[in-house]
Amino acid sequence: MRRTTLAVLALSACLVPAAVAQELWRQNPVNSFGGLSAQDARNPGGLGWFSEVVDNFEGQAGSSIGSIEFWGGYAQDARGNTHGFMIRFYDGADGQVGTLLSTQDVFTFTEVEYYNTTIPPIGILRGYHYTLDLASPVTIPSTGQYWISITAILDRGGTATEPQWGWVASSTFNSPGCMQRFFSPNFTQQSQDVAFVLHAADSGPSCDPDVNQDGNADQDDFAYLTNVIGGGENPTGIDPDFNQDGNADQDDLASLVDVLAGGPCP
Ligand SMILES: [Ca+2]
Ligand SMILES: [Ca+2]
Ligand SMILES: [Ca+2]
Repeated sequence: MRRTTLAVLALSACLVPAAVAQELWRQNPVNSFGGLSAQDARNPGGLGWFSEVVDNFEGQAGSSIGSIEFWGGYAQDARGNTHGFMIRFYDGADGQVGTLLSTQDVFTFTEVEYYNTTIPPIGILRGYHYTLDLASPVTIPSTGQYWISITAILDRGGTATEPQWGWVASSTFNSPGCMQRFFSPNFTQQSQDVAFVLHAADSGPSCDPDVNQDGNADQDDFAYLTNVIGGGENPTGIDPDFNQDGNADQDDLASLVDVLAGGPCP
């Protein structure tokens, strides 16, 4: 037990976040019904991949992106029939769009209205919040700048009557601005960013090391669980069997220490 206690004390200078659904990057949206066009029209006789938008983020070596959120819309009152999204990651040395690291087409996604506004000649214009899981998580090879590209797979041109899809702007700005190519192979720098969230890939079961429920995962939680396992009060009502092996004992304290130190949940 002595070694365990020392390990926890060593943590006191750096509070670690709870080991649950880790968010790797966030750029929140403005309230809008559309944005920069990013669309691949694969219908026969259609326009093809005529527009793309990329925006940068700071990637951490070894982190793995498993799911994303983003915001967009159609700038008309009827929802478009989007088939899916092409999600790409590029490396980003020198502020330029570099080598393609990953491209995947994802056809399972959620599209939920988060905003609308009425513009009388057009109708009700709606913005949508999207979520999707990547088919294969993307691992960041080294710490540095990367670009994410999100393109709606949506018919356009030929006999299609579908609208354009646009990626909603971000309410924050992380330099450099996003870039767009539109009927051109060349990206053009924009003076805004676009809205997206990167989530880490699931790394096994989840758990909440904040057993005393004070918002921090730290040595106070170790003290709390120690007391509960010793027969003390349990005002937060947590299950003291932290490692879920059927017994509440010192193995649970060891398991909690591992998680507080950034290890995986038991
Ligand atoms: Ca940016
Ligand atoms: Ca706590
Ligand atoms: Ca246990």
